[in-house]
Amino acid sequence: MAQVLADLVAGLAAGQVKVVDLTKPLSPETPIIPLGPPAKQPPNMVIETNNKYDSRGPTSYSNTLHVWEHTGTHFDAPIHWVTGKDLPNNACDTILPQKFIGPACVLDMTAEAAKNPDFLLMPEHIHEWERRHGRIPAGAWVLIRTDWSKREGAAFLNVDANGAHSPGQHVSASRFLAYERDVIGLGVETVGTDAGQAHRFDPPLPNHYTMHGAGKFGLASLCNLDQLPPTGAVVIAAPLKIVNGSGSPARVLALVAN
Ligand code: 23J
Ligand code: MN
Repeated sequence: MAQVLADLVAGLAAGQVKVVDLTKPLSPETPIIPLGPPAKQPPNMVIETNNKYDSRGPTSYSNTLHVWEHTGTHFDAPIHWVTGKDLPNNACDTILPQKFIGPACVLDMTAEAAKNPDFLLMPEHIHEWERRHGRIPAGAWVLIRTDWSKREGAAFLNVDANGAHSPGQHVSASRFLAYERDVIGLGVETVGTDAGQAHRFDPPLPNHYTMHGAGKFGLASLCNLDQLPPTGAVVIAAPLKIVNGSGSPARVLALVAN
């Protein structure tokens, strides 16, 4: 059984297994989701240089990070939402580590999101994907490709007088994935795992409400989903082990067979 790991290492060395980085750069320029009242708007990330080969420490360089847990490419734990607050193993430090690695099902909603920035994933889109690629297995990451990560500047948050306009999931799709498919979580290319207009939905932020209430995870601000096959990739997404943490910036990787 040690053979599977030997095969993996050999595959990586030979280029038969490719590592795709699903992570965006993390910096003070990283956009923060506009929360709107009554929620307190979180600050941009601050990178404070502690010392840089100078009088503060001549032989080394290091920074102090000031960062909101939900900044940039990040992991949402069930404790993030009120519906998941009393679940067991619901925080960054208590989630079982085996849950940080799982197979990916990639749903390509690029055309739909290009036509309509307020596009919502419906159960019908999932059924159509399953007719072509097979049933989404329990424990899978479902990644929604929209190419939203290719938007630059203000077009990423896409805010107008009515708020943000970016794609997400209808509550029925979130319920289907959580309860009919028992996925490990849902990942997206947008700033958060709900649609830009989802504060107006019933319940508000229905994907957060549903997924985290069911003990499922979220991944936001992913990129390079266009480099993944519909099935067969393996996602590695581990948050920092923040005690009682609601989420964390993460380096999210995918392994893809060449
Ligand atoms: C905090 C409060 C509300 C929301 C969020 C964070 C996110 O979308 C997130 O990044 O999890 S809606
Ligand atoms: Mn989050």
